[in-house]
Amino acid sequence: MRIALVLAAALMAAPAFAQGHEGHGAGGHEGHDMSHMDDMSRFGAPGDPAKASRTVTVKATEIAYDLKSLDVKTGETITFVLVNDGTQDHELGIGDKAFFEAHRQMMAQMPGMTHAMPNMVSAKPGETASLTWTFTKAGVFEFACSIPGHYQLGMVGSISVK
Ligand SMILES: [Cu+2]
Repeated sequence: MRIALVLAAALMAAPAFAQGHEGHGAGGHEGHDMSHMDDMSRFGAPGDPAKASRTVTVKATEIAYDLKSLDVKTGETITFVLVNDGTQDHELGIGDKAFFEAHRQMMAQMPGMTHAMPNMVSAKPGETASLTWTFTKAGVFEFACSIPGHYQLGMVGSISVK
């Protein structure tokens, strides 16, 4: 995490990074500060699998998830099971637009970089991986794949927490 933050900070200083335009519409975020990478409390917290109220299975193929949206109650803990039915690696992360934008920028600069983040799992073809998350705050969030290009090709869904 420490290394990731340093990398994110370095990338944010690079001219190429400043050309991103996607984040300036929704959410009123000004620029790209690295709190996007760090402050996950905006969209929840790692959850205890023993307290999960349900399991949501998400199948990944090239290049899509079989789930487009999910409704969640505030405070609910969900275990996500990523099933990789595809032929490429895929990921499942929980976040918001700002988080995924910042993460995409980092991944685009650092292809193949391994990252252990508490809100994200990856699965190789034929494998599964699980992630338990507690949705502590109401709002509209996203689940997405952070393999470069996959988000843009539609590997993203919405999570509505009420
Ligand atoms: Cu993917």
